[in-house]
Amino acid sequence: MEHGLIVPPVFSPIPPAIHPRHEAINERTTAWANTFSIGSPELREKLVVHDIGTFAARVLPEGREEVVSILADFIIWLFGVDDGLCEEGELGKDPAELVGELSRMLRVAQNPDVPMLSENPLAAGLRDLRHRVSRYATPGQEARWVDALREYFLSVVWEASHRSRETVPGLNDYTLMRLYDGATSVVLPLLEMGHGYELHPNERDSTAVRAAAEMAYFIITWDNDLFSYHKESRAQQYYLNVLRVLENEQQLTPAEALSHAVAQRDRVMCLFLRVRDELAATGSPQLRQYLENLGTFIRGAQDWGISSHRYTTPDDPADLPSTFCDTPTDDSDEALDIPAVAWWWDVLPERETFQPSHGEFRTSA
Ligand code: 3E9
Ligand code: MG
Ligand code: MG
Ligand code: MG
Ligand code: MG
Repeated sequence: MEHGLIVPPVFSPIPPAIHPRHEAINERTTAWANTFSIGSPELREKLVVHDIGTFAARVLPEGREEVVSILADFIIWLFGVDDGLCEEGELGKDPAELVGELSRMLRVAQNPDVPMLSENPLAAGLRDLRHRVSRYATPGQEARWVDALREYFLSVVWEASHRSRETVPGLNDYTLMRLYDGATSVVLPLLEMGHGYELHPNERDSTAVRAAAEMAYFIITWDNDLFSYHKESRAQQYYLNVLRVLENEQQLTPAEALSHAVAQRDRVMCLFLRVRDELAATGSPQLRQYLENLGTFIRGAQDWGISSHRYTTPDDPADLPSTFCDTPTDDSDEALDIPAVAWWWDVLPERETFQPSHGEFRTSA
């Protein structure tokens, strides 16, 4: 595939932050992956130098250290599934087999005592994660975590069906799949656990709060698609990425697809900021903490994404930015032309603008 795409500094109005214990957390995650034999020896050798513990330390910069460690170990586990089972493994080309394996895995997450997948290292790692999650989660948060794993698993099965036929979905389907296959929603229960609170379900599941969370998923995965394009397009295997989707659907060159995708994530970032600020002004202290950590999740993925060897690939360096910028390339408050998510632009009450020439208020979207 095309090489040499230069990714520009992207719009990031969220300040960087990192947990002071990031080095210890990162080292413990390497030890954890070795203890549980996460991934094949070749995959594990790569994963343990990707600074995944540092990523978790950026997502929860002021979180409880034990929970940051759970998050770090969980992310390396997720890469064991996403890289090991799905993108590089045989099951990833066989959705019918993959759905069974992931359903068994889900049973282990729900009830770590079931005598299933007894010889499976990923299942053993998941059992350990589940026991540790239980220590810091309420039963409701445990259930959310399992439900989020299910939506991640469902989306990677969808992805596997495209991989098995080497097809590329259209933008709307890709967006819907990508909201979940980036494993972003599975991180959210840990944001709450990291600060020892439980968001009231009526607040967490309100339309505007759900939309804000989905916007974070979108920004994180679009950014990942920009930063991982080099790694993904040069590997000799099937890959799905928004740049590839746009190239395919709209007959764009990689450079055109890049500026298109940047504009999309900039517009969603502008909306995220507005919705976040509006919700924070009227929400509970718990909601304010949650919104704060949606922001640190976005920013943490960016800081990690431009610096981790996973994406910079030092043996064949990617042209990634070393900084971010303060202004969006597109600040339009029009909804994106993607039906699955266009409703995000309707969650804020209509803004009133004063029209001096008419001497009266007019509402605008
Ligand atoms: C991401 O997509 C795959 C996830 C399973 C990675 C685990 C990451 C998280 C739980 C946090 C979200 C962070 C992101 C999306 C960076 P993809 O494109 O397969 O990731 P890759 O690293 O291979 O580009
Ligand atoms: Mg993937
Ligand atoms: Mg991947
Ligand atoms: Mg508990
Ligand atoms: Mg990627």
